[in-house]
Amino acid sequence: MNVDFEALHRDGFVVLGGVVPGAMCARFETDLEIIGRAGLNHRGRSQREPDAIADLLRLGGAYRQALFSNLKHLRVVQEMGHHVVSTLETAGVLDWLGYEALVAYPTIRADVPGEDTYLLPMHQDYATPCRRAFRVWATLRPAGATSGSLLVVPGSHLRGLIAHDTSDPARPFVPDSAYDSSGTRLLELEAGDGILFDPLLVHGSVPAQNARMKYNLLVNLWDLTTLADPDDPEDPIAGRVRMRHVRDTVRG
Ligand SMILES: O=C(O)CCC(=O)C(=O)O
Repeated sequence: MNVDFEALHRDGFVVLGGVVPGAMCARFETDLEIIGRAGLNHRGRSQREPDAIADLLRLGGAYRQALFSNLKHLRVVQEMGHHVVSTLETAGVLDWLGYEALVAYPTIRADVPGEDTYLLPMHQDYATPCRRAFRVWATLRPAGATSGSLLVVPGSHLRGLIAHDTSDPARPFVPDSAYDSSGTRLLELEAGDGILFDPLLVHGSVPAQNARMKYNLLVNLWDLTTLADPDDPEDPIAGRVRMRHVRDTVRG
C-alpha cells in the first residue's frame, strides 16, 4: 500500500484501499450473524430485519450494553486491528508518525438502522486523550449515502482545536461557521477500505438510509508520551476528554 504523506498533511486524511482484507470482513459478518441469531433464539424471538443483530440490539437493556462493549473483543476484530497496524508499518506510516510509545488498538462501531442517539454530528475527535494521535476509520460494508458513511472536511485539521457547541451536551458539534464546508466530502468506499485521519479533521456520521447495520472498524494510534493531564485544568486535550465524559453521562 502506498500512502501519500503530502495529501495526508494537506487534507488531514488519506484513503487506504483494502486495509481490511475481504476474508476478515466476511468472518466479521458471519460472527455477527451467529451472535444475532443465538441471542434471538435464546429469547424466543424471530428475525424480522435483514440483520439478526439489529433485532437483538433493539431489545435494549443491559444485555445490549454488554454486547456492544464486547464486540471489540471478537478475535476477528483484534486480527483486523493487527492487520491494519502492520499494513501501516509496512507503508512507512509508523516511521512517519515517529511516536515514542505507540498505543494501537481497534474498536468497533455498530450502528442500528434508524437510531440516531449515537450518531456523531460534525466534530473533531474529543475522545482522543493524546496530543499526538491518528486514527483509522474503515468500513466493513460498502459505504455511501444509502448504506451510511462518513463526511469529512479536507484541510479542516489545519485550524487546530475548534471550539465545539455544547449547548446540547449529548451532541457536541463544530458549528458550520467554524470551517469551510464547500469541500465537504462523503466517503464512497468498498468494504475493507478506510481512511487514516488526523483527529482534528472535522468529520461526522452519515447514517444508513436502508435497513442494514453500518459496521466500522476504528484503530486508534496514540503516542502515550503525549497523554493529556486530567489534573491540569488548562490542558486543552484533557478538556476535550471531559467533554466526552459529560456526553457519555448525559447520553447514556
Ligand atoms: O462512523 C461514524 O458514524 C462516525 C465515526 C466518528 O466520527 C468517530 O468515531 O469519531
